[in-house]
Amino acid sequence: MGHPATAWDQNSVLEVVKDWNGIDQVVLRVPRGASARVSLHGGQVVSWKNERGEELLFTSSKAIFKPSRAMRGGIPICFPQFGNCGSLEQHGFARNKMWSIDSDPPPLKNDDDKGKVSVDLLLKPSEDDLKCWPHCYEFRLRVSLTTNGVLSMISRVRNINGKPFSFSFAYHTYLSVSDISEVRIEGLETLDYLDNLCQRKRFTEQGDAVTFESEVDRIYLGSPNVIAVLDHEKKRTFLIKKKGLPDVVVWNPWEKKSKSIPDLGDEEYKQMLCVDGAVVERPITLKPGEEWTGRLDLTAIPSTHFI
Ligand code: TA6
Repeated sequence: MGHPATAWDQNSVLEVVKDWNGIDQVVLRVPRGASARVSLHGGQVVSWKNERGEELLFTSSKAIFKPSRAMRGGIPICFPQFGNCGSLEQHGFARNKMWSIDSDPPPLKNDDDKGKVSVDLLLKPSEDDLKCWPHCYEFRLRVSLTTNGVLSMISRVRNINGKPFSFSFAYHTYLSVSDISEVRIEGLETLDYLDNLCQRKRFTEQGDAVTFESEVDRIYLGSPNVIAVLDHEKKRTFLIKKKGLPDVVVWNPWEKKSKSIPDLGDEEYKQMLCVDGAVVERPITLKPGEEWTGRLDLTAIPSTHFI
């Protein structure tokens, strides 16, 4: 293996492979069959499969796999800016940068490596990057897969600058669903949200679950740390557990917007749903030496568990 990543037992596999652009991807596999794949381009999880080998993340059939652009699908990292509210490119630059494997990550509090295989990635600004965002930071990302196929992402952003800086953030998670009109999100009811389709005007969720019959682009504020995405047809539930991520972004472009997105098939909105653990409403401000941590754990379970 020869890589500073951790595999708790000899049956877990961690392997570094090249994608067709020659970019390193780290493959994590656990004995029961679940797997995940992380590209060093953008630190983006590009695949997460359950023990039956079924892909749980959506990737567009028209996705562009060219470095400098995040591929449409998987889990791009939005940092240091979510969306287009700021001077930087949409969703910031981290998803378009080359990350490296972190050979000596500082220990992570409350995260033992028992029962999982993990890889640590690192992003630091280049001289060029400092011209567009003049802040010295270290962004460490640990991606882990447990024996039960739970996918965890732990981001640590440290300010190694001389002065404070602020940022917003999201795990832009493209979930693969059977039919968007059969999907519901539980855990966001009664919450306020900012509607990106109405200049971020503030509304309150009236429904007992979020369901889909048209374009949705919302930022739910102050959400609980566990929400559930129920895919009725696939009898599958995605449990999303988060820490340090108060907001949840929910996005489905629906028909009309899909036609305007070049790297998304016209009908593919039916098989995707973005549910992002995020920090948007109140950006994080780090003083010199301070560090922020944002954790997301994704579990895919047969819905029978809930009946
Ligand atoms: O997450 C919601 C959102 O900000 C939408 O407004 C939409 O633009 C989406 O992200 C996709 O952004 P991207 O830059 O990946 O096309």
